[in-house]
Amino acid sequence: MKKFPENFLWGAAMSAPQTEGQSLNFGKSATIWDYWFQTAPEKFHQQQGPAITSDVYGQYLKDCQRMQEIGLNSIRTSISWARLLPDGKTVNPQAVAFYRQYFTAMRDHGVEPIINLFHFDMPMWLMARGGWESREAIAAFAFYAQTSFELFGDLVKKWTTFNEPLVHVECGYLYQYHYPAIVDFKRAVQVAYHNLLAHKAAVAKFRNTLPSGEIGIILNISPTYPKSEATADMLAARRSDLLNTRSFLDPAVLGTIPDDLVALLSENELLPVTKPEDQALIKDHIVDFIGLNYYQPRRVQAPTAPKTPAQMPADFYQPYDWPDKKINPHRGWEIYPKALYDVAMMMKNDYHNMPWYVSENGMGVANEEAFMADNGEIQDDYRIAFMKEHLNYLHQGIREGSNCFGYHAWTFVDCWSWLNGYKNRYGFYRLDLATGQRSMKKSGRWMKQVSENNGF
Ligand code: BGP
Repeated sequence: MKKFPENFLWGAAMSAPQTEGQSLNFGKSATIWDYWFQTAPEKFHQQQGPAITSDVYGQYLKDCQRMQEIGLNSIRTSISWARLLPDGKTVNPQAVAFYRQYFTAMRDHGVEPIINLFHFDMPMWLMARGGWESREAIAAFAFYAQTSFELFGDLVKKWTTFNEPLVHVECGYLYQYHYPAIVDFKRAVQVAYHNLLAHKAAVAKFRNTLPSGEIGIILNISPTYPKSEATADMLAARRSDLLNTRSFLDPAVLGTIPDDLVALLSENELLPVTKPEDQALIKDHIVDFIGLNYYQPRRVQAPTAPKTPAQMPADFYQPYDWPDKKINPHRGWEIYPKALYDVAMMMKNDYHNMPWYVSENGMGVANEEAFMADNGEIQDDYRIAFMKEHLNYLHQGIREGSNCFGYHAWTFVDCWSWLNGYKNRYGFYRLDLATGQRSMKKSGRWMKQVSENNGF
């Protein structure tokens, strides 16, 4: 039996925009997702927009029982900024009542809430003023963070500021998967920089408001592996690592931005506009813990025709198609569990063994009905195998001293996924889209055993 450390968090991750539903009701204002769906529904898989979710708003009480039923002792979800502060200033009392009841119900069922503030859901009123490109967004976010800490700080001890800031930066400003779907590397860097300052400003508010709580940030981690040890491939890997990993991890944990990242941006005329006072903000306000979402590694090689100045990240490094790779055919993502061991060692060796947890890891599968047994249960043995393999490597990392305190699967109940709608399912519970009913999958039963044994 592989045992995990005492009080290990076994849980699942969710987000407000992917699960709540009632996207324009009960006082919530529009986010970029509501707006984008209204204006370009054809972009969304089967035209499934942000209103078609698992309706946690209506089902949260029963859902908290379901969390307990499969042995989860923690859940990460987010608050919807546009629900709590529909115009950015005025608190929506219906949102306060909902979140207080929801977080209380989690606690009543032995589930520790870890609450995140921003999961890709920029309120439309702020987007209309420039979104994260505008410095105004930093103060607006700090106000939202402060309001949340004051309203829910008695129920929530662990907080996070952002989920995967780099994902909404690159999807919104490079690759056109999120609104405003712009392609502009320099603007992307500016947006990332403002996210970093907003994160720091929120941590600063937190220290004054909830000094006994803990705060972190959730980052997507795709460890970079070079094609070869040739200098050009190694340089490409280093650049990928700087842009995709160190850009947020270093300032969050060490209070610094890597010098070679600054040099790289500078050489390519990509440096953001800054103010002198930013330096102190970046240096201070170190997090208490880190959440790392891991799905797939990044394999890179030297770009064939590098451009200077760089117009896109591909001018620094290009994807390399590793011949040995195992793929999840539904999502097209490589499955490489050993990366979790490498990540564990990176946290131990490069980030002075800061406490961290796996804040998302999971396998999205299309048409899961094909795996339904006669009794209606989805036999998702592939998901169990996926999680076991990852947990094996995580366990090895912990045994070698990495300070990992939990594992959260993505996700609890099948949920809505941005442009992919309900194509790929990830949950421990199946969602019947037509009725909203949930039914436990085999992986849910498995998770209960893992959590009860604190290992497997
Ligand atoms: C992460 C996001 C989640 C979730 C997950 C699965 O990047 O934090 O919100 O969506 O990926 O990915 P997808 O839904 O795109 O298959």
